[in-house]
Amino acid sequence: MGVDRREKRSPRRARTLMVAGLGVGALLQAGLVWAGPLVGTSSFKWASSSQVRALLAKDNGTAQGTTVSYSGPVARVVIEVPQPEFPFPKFEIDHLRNPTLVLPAGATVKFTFINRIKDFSHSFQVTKTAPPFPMFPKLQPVMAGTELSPASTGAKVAYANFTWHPAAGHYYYVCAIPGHAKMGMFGSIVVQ
Ligand SMILES: [Cu+2]
Repeated sequence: MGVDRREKRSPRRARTLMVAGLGVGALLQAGLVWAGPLVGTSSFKWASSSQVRALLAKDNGTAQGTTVSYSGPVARVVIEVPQPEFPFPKFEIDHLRNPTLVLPAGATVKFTFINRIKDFSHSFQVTKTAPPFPMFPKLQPVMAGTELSPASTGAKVAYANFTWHPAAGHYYYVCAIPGHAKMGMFGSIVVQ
């Protein structure tokens, strides 16, 4: 209920951003219909900017080059969609843009996904489907990630937590919003 109210608060700005970005509230809707139901959606919470800083500090990876590596039984991976998102939206983890994540097989992976963008949604899906991604990617997610995040609004930032117990393999994390993965909003995950 609260989310619905917030999303309705500045429809004109939301529309402007959609048109400026991909051109396409309608495309967005069409893409979600086309892609079919994804594997479940996490429930979103709201954080103040100081709470967001505390969430970001929980990441226990080590960034080096274009890779963030995790070790130990619990990997805490904190992903944000930072501002500005133009010209291309992106994920950021440990201050790296769309890094490759290296995770130990058998670990418990605790993801936190933070969407800092006002009036625009993103998503975080984990899939074995490899790039290149089309405008409307069919991802077949291997875990419950997020579908549409609520857009952040005012001083409050939307975030969600979800957990993964990965088997060894090569995966990708991808934004399922039409056009975003095509523009590069994805990264690799190596579980070994
Ligand atoms: Cu996106």
